[in-house]
Amino acid sequence: MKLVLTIVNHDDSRALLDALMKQGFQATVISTTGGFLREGNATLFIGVEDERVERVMQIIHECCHTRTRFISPLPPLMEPGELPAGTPVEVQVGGATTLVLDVERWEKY
Ligand code: 2BA
Repeated sequence: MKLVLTIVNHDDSRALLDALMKQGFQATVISTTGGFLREGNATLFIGVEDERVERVMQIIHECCHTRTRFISPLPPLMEPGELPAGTPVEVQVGGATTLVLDVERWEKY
């Protein structure tokens, strides 16, 4: 058994959940926040038999798309009244960031 933990864009999470449910997988979704952009994303926990992990990875791939975001870094020190002059920096945000973990014990009752 494996636990697939995937962090995805909120906008992709609905389609991803729908596709997983349609294929007979079970998932739990929680609202999370990216440490770098401090924006909301979604994290899915998917418990799955070893032989079905690749199918889950495929579905994640099909449903989650890369996006470009621009962020304006603030200068380290600013005087009162000064406007931030940081040049916007382009950042690519997943796709999906996925971790596959071994499950030591699986119990349901
Ligand atoms: P964030 O931490 O908000 O990161 C959003 C995007 O910003 C990242 O996209 C990456 O392109 C960029 N980024 C992150 N840290 C950076 C840094 N120190 N310098 C420059 N650019 C940086 P993704 O890599 O696709 O990650 C999307 C979200 O997935 C992340 O949101 C975070 O919530 C999660 N994530 C990514 N890698 C992770 C990891 N190793 N462990 C836990 N969560 C992770």
